[in-house]
Amino acid sequence: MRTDQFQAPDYFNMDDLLTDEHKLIRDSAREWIKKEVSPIIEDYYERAEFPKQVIPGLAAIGGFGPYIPEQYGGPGLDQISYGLLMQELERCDSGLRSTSSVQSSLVMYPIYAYGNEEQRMKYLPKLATGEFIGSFGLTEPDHGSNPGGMTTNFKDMGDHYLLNGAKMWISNSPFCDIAVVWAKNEEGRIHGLIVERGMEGFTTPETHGKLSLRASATGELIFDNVKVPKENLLPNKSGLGAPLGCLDSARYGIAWGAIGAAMDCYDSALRYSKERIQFGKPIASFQLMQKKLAEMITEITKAQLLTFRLGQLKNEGKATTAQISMAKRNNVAMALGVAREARQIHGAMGITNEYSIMRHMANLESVVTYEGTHDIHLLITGMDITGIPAFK
Ligand code: TGC
Ligand code: FAD
Repeated sequence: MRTDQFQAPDYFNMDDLLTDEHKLIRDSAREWIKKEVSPIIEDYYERAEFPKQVIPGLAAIGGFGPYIPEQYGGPGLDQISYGLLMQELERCDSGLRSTSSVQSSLVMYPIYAYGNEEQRMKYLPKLATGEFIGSFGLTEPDHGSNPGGMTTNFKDMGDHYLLNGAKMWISNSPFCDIAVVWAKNEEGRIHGLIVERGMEGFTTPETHGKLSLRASATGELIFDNVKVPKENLLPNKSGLGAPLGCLDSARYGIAWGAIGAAMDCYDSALRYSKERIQFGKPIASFQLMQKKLAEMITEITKAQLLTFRLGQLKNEGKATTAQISMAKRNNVAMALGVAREARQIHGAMGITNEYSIMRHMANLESVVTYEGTHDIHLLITGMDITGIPAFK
């Protein structure tokens, strides 16, 4: 079994900006990952299976709803702690971070922010402990970047709603206990509904053949005349802004997470380059290797600074959608670039599962697409600075 030798790069003394609580949360997560997840992750990745046995540990480190208040079972942490947790999880595997992101930002957040008190008390404590696993249904087969075009719909039948339609590419769907589903009412207004496993007509087939994010389960959510109780409609927000508001929180987590993946690739490349001898010297002694490593740490450091500032803004309730988009886009592209360079530094060894590089690189191909593609985020920045939307 491979030992996880990860040592976090901190070129600009970012640790000095963290509180003791931040460091405790991050270090506990790092220790748990090294002990419990790193030894099994490659195996689960190859099997294309989510390691469900990590769910209680993930809950214990605060990985489910980090910023959800304690009265609803969450740890009530700040946004920097949430970010640091995402960084540590994705340092191990993007699929691990995905499971946490979906549960926290896409299931617990809408129930907390748009739900009523009964819904909060019914679902949040069980989601915080991992007793319930949730999924988030926005994307449809014909509506990915353009979720406003969705066709999933519900009708008011008097004592219940009747839900029909299908969602695709849904993380955690194959084993979720509940799904927060976005659907249009008879007037075409988008609402969130909580659909529970076991409701007649609700199925969740798994999507196979993924060559990326293999340690995360992905599937469909199919609704064939599903009777949804009226009390399962999220009452406090409707319209496309409701699901997009959840995405702000998840995209923020991804901005931190991508740094974790990049840190792991850089750390591995630095160690390998000092140990690997060619032409009688460590390859780290060649200028071309130093250029790669120096550029990698520069890009990681820039992303760390951008993201820490975003965390401060988020804590103050001032982070905008466009700022979050910029960080998500920049950091995922940065991590992909770092992973590709790290792969080259490892030579042929870099294509094997002896190292985490190829796994990170393949995972990041999903991360650059989900939660808004690289180009959609560019257009969000473009719209913000010009005032002109260029999506349509
Ligand atoms: P547009 O007309 O711009 O906006 C419609 C309404 O929404 C408001 N709004 C937001 N509100 C809150 N937060 C945000 N981030 C918001 N962005 C927009 C907006 O103000 C407007 O409100 P109102 O009151 O005027 O009606 O909408 P559009 O149809 O032109 O689309 C804009 C666009 C393309 C940016 C948006 O559709 C978009 O972001 N598309 C990308 C879709 C996406 O990111 N899907 C992600 C699915 S979930 C997922 O991938 C999970 S992966 C999980 C994992 O495993 O980690
Ligand atoms: P499309 O929207 O068809 O885009 C295809 C290409 O066209 C992209 O390059 C895009 O940038 C480009 N494009 C589209 N519109 C424009 C435009 N206006 N201008 C310029 N270029 C444009 N969704 C959920 O709801 N819940 C989940 O839990 C979830 N988990 C996921 C897990 C994985 C592993 C993956 C891969 C996806 C997941 N998704 C989930 C779906 C994800 O959000 C969508 O894949 C993403 O939003 C892009 O949609 P699409 O794949 O349909 O691509």
